[in-house]
Amino acid sequence: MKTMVMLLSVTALFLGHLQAQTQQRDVPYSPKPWLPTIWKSDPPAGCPFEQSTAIVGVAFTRKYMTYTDADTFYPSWAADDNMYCGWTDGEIGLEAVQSGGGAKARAGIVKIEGADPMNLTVTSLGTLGASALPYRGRYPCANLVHDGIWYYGTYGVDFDTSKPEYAEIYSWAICGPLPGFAISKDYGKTWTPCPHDLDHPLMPESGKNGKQVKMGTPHFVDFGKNLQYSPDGMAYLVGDGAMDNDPTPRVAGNSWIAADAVYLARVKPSVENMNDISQYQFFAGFDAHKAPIWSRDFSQIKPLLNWDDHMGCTTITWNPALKKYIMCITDGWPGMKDMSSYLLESDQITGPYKMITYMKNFGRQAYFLHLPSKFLGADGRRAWLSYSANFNSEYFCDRTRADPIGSRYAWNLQEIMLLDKGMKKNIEELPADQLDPLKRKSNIALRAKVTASSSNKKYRLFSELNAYYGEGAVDGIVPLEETAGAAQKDAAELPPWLIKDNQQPRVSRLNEWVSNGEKDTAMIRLSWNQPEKVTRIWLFDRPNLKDQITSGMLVFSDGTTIQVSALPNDARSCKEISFPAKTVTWVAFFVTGVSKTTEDVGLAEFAVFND
Ligand SMILES: [Ca+2]
Ligand SMILES: [Ca+2]
Ligand SMILES: [Ca+2]
Repeated sequence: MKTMVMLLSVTALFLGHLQAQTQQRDVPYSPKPWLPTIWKSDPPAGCPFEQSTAIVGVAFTRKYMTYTDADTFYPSWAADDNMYCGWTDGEIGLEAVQSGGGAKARAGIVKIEGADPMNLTVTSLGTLGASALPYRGRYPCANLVHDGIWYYGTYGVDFDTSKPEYAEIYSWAICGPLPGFAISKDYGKTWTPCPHDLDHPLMPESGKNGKQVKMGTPHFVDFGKNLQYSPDGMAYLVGDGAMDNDPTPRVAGNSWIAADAVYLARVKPSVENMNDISQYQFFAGFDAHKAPIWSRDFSQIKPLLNWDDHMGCTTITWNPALKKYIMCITDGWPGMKDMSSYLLESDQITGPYKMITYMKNFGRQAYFLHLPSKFLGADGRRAWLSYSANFNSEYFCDRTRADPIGSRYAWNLQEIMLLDKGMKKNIEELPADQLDPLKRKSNIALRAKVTASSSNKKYRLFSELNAYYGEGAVDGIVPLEETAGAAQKDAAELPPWLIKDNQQPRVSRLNEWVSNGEKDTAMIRLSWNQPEKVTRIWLFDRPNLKDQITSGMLVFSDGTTIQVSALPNDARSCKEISFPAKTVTWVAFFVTGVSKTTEDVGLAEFAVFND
């Protein structure tokens, strides 16, 4: 008995000691905008493209949005001002479609309304079936809506089954041809199926029996609304594929995402022409006066560009303000791992092309890059990079592997700046880390996986994946009404160009985690793939005054807990909880008490610092 008393008092002493070192206080918070960051260009050895002096790099503003749980979005801007495209291998809401089903392959069609990339309406228009045989997959690619007619192209893909282990290393290792176009005259309500199949395709080539295609995964050059800026009224297709006499043949070296060369074709768009190979012209090199040769004979096709073992899925957008063609290429071999993407620019569609930036491990597994013409800024220096990312299970739903933050298996839109020398210098003179503590690298919640007990659909991304339900709590943004004006208040800290740059409000309903009608049952947990040092936590209540957390509890993966008192209701201050450094793999916050008026409890932000 005596021993037990001793033990109890020692325990009490120990707990008291810990309690003394854990501190809670309200800390006022004043939001500051994201500082743009330049993605360092890192081209591999042997890069054949000289650096552009007109566009010297790409910066990311950290404005981004993601839509759906699917990929393969190549929107075409139609005369009715909406964008239309295919989609596949995933879900839009609860509607699913897969393009890998052999004879049963299907792909989706979608309408995209709105001019603000942060607030678009994406509506499925159903799915189209077309046999992938003799390939296993048939996927959307070349997509154009012109004069109210929708041309919907697909391509075949297959796995390389010559060795069993290839399936784990190379995703869809073999690229097949473009069979042709399904055509709709009523914006996708009814369709005339493609008159050709993958055994008798429009583009006279094959990925079977060791043969390799050249016009692989072709995409229409984006000339603006209804082909507004096409130089000759023609629709141009850019494809990627094999080069003759490849000095370095590779398994999956000519796939949906990897290639050695880029090719061009063009056609006057019409219902009669689009599925008729005799109406096409193919880029066939340059004549003695360096003028491009266009041949009606497919066998005369020549690479527009080649970079052995470093090309892949390609798109081109005309940027009318800069008078530049911007080409996006993904160097995506072997197909299951990190992928690199680069942007090139040229005054002419036939080149010469110069390097803007080579973004190593962008995504880290990003593909299907494109700059939708509808979202080009008036000065041509702002654009939105459209892409999908992180399909492989190593990356899927793992926020810690997304780079830039926000990249996921979805239709991703990230705002970028196409930098001139002055813009680049301005950004290089900014502080190395973010000004806002929530946005700094030391807030490791920005790169945490997040699990929430529930999520109100009105306040979350267009996603049914619960890995993203709590994302509003770890996005570095507390949605206070005056956030946009904060830049002006902090003028002393920010250069004038950036204040001017940040006048648009950046906050939205998506910047909170909001539970689905929960009160003292709500929970949110952040986890990491490796042990992390943590020293401080900031908890922000929802900014509205009706919903408030009046008590809660932090639980750490090392078994320790901390009781948390009421959070400041208006989120203009946060509750800071500081403690002796712990090393943990996860931390959870349980709501244990709420105000009487609370309906949907939640957090505006859950920051976890390692400094
Ligand atoms: Ca090669
Ligand atoms: Ca937030
Ligand atoms: Ca509140």
